Amino acid sequence: MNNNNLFAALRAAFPKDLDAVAIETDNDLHYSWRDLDRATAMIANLLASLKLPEGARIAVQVEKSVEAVMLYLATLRAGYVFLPLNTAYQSAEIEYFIGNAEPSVVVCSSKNFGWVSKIAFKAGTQNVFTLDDDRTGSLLARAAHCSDQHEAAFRQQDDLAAILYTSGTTGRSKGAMLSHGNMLSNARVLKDYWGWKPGDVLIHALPIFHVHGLFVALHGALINGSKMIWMSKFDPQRVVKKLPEATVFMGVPTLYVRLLAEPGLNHEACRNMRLFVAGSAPLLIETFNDWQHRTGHTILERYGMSETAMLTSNPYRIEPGRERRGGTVGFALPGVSLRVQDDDGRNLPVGEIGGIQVKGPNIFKGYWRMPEKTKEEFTADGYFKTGDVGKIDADGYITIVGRSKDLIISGGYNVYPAEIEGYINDLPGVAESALVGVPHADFGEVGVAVVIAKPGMSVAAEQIVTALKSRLANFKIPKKCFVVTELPRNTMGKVQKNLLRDQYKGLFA
Ligand code: MLC
Ligand code: AMP
Repeated sequence: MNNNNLFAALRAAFPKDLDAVAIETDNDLHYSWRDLDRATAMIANLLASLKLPEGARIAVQVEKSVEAVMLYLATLRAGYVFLPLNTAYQSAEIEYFIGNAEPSVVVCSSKNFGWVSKIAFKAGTQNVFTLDDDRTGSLLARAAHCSDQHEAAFRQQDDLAAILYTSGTTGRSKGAMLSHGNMLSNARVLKDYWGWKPGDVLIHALPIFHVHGLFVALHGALINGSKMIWMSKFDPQRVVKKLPEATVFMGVPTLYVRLLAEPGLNHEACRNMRLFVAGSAPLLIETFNDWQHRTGHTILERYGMSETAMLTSNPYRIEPGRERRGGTVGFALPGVSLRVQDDDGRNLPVGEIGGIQVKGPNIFKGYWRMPEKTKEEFTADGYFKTGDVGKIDADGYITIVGRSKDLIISGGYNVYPAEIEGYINDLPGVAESALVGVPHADFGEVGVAVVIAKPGMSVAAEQIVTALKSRLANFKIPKKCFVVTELPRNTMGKVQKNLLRDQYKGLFA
């Protein structure tokens, strides 16, 4: 039987010359393919030496670094389940994820060791290591004593490889369980669909705790044996400087907006580029057009989710009638079956708007320890309900027109109003609140909180924001807060968020 371990497939794609540069960093370090192979073997051996149970979760909240990638690959290699956590998450958020996932190993930055280890040990985690972005920490110190030879653990396609937490529209975050087969099938499809070829060089400027940076970008380069120009943080000036050395770039729309503000972005800077990919949030048609004008390149927009990896893409190979169409997310990827249904479960004809549903080898295995929730999100015939609302036109192009889930996507990060409202409502003096997304020139969309005080009490908008900052990841903090006397309601008493969105839409546009 074949070993379907994702790491084994990525390793098999390493170039013959293992001494060639695999990753070049901002501080001019050069990691070879051999370095990746040896270091992932050492960390995998360290994990194996811990005698963890089958399916053990390795939860990781560390700054972006090549060593963090090595830890991810080593987790796959050793056959455990990787659980990446946004570095912006605060203690209450981390406490929930660790309590829910019950990881056997937690890896954090040394500056957070005190509070993270306390949470982890309380939740029963046996092993807490540190890993910093300057190649230090107890994880590497321990791994340094391990062998640099390791045979990738045998894994079946359906065995879990990662859990990505994605917030729920009601209640707490859900862990989307992705298997080796989910991710490998998607990586292979994208390699072909986006025409990856020898000599490609990727600029990697995204965070590595979400699908876009961790899977689409990283797997894309690795499965093509391609070098990465690694940026620990997105810096538009640096990206423009490095463009002539690269052929592929991937980003959320905010990255494109910020790059367009760089005077050095022009045809010349992009002379060796082959492909610009955008996704994770809607790309404005103005950004799409401005990019074409400034660089001569047409951004390829694609659409995906934590639960599904990539689902659709505009075409890479442009043919008559099959161009990259701005405002659309292209076609369902090979192997993905996509349909649009109404609320009664009827398939809708061309041009009609409804819920987007998908099926394919990339669709996740369900939500961690939430069988009921998982069941609700699938149709009887096995399609996953994305919660996105869209349509398919006569040429087959898919357009996302909205979301049935109450979700704000800000700079490519998801903010779930129900979660933020819950925190606001718990603050002293608050009777009720509503968080709505409004257009923002840089982040695409940002949250605005509208709050009413309890009778006879007063609350200050600034205090609400300050209180939230100590509890929530920074990107979830409302960019503006208003205290009002009443919220608009329909006849059923439900807050009419559309009216609030309309009222505040000009704040940051
Ligand atoms: C930072 N801030 C944000 C924010 N990022 N506010 C709203 N939305 C965001 N996304 C705020 C901080 O709170 C802070 O506010 C201020 O901006 C500066 O913080 P920073 O850390 O210096 O920001 P910066 O480095 O400029 O980050 C912006 C960014 C980053 C766009 C580079 O957000 C980013 O990397 N986004 C990409 C997210 C991503 O990879 N998504 C993929 C999800 S996968 P203050 O007030 O504290 O100063 C997915 C599936 C798919 O969706 O299809 O791909
Ligand atoms: P996440 O839960 O972070 O994986 O976010 C997934 C969501 O991002 C999807 O359900 C969509 O709502 C949104 N999304 C991803 N790509 C696009 C895109 N190209 N255009 C519009 N929305 C997108």
